[in-house]
Amino acid sequence: MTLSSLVLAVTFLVPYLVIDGTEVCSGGPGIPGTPGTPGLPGRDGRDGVKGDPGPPGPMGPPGGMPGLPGRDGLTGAPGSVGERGEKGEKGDMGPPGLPAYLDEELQSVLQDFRQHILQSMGVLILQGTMLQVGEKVFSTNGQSMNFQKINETCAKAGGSVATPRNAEENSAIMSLVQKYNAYAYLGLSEGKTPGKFYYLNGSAVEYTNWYSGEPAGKGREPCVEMYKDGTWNDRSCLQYRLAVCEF
Ligand code: MAN
Ligand code: CA
Repeated sequence: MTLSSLVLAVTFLVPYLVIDGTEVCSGGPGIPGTPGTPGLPGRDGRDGVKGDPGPPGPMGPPGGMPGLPGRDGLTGAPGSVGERGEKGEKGDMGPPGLPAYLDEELQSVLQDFRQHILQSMGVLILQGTMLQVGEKVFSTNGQSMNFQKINETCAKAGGSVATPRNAEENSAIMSLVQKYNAYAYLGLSEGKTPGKFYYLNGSAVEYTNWYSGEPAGKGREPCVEMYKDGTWNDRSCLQYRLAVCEF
């Protein structure tokens, strides 16, 4: 290559810079330098939102103070039924109803009752185990027993020991004594005074039908028996006598 061609080539390919009046030959861009050292830490950020509570801590050492009492437990099962209370006051009057005589259903029920009662009474009267005297009815089971047993037997049946209050009632009891061929005890008892007799409710006798000379037990015969003729004799209460009750 000639000098002229080299000048030419440099003229066109290589620019030149003028720094401080001196011609300097400038090159291509250099390789980037190594990164600088990290800058200073930035300022603190703003506070974050409050976090969740942490897990419970471990149990403390023994010997600490007892804790506060716990909450009440669940409600227990109901107790047993209490005793019956006292009877309450009488309630108000109910609504007005039909008069009984206009109540056809009630009248029919009453007719049925009446029919059945009359049928049953008819059977007992026919059998001779029941005798009607006025409002009173006498009846026997045909058995003989001591006075106390008769008393209990009559009470159990809802009645009491037969007690004649007049001649008609006395005759009715007498007919049972004759039919069963057994003396009967009557509902009478001697009081503290010998020879003085009382009804079982405590009131003094009003009607009597003593056998001649009776009562003669002088306090040793506190019960009264009826003979077959209907007369009375004071007698020990421990004999076996016909059980006749009244209702
Ligand atoms: C006789 C009479 C009665 C008496 C009885 C007792 O019948 O004296 O008065 O009650 O004996 O067994
Ligand atoms: Ca006697």
